Amino acid sequence: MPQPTPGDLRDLALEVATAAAEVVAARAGAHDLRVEAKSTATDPVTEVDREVEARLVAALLGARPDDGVVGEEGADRVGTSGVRWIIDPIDGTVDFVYGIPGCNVSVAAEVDGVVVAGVVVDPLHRDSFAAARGEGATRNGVRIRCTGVVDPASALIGTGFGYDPAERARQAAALAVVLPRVRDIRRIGAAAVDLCWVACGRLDGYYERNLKVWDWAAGALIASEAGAVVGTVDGSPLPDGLPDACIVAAGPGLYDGLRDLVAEATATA
Ligand code: LIP
Repeated sequence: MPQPTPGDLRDLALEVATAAAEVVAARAGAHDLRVEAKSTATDPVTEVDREVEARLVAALLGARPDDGVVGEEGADRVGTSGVRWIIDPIDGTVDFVYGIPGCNVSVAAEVDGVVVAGVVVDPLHRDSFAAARGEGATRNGVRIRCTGVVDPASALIGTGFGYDPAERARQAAALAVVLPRVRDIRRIGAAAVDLCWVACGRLDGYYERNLKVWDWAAGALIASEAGAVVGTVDGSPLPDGLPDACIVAAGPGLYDGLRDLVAEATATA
């Protein structure tokens, strides 16, 4: 079977994520959601997170039975095709529980360890972001580009905070250093959408520590295909749940300045 193109994988991801996002939109903020706690009392998972993950896995493997899958809610299958799907059924679950726009379905395809396709569907904002490696990025089918801001002092920056109170205290200390030296901060509550907003110019930059691969895989490709630079404060590879690793994403003119500011802020925190 010929290897699928990045475009083929993007189009399949868009089809299955769009269908799954309808379930997310229909249940967002519902009063009868069954909310359980995961890593801490404030780290939620609902029956809808699990239902949507099962739907995504069934649809992806239905179309491509030999692929691998890894998902936030436990999906973990080794494939034989060289393609692995990285899925977050509901990124921004706190936003989902409260019915706040930004909760999204994030699906990425990796071929031989390299992410080549990514889709983020944010139904409450009516946004579908998509990218294939080497083919650029789109929002609702229209090409997008990151901003050209250079100076951190005039940059609008997104960030986020974990579920562990001790980690939140460290993130708050870092924010106290960053905030006076940027235009302003936005906290959307979903890493995949933060990265997509850098891609479409709604943010000039973004940084966050302690993310898992399913939080950033699709959004990082979308941001880089929109011209942004995506990396880590210490230059190490993008993290897969490595503690203290911090993702940074920004336009090429801003990236170094933001990375250095975040490095200084997180070093002392
Ligand atoms: C969320 C991330 C967000 C972060 C939250 C949480 P989840 O992922 O998208 O950026 O600040 O703490 O990790 O848990 O909703 O999939």
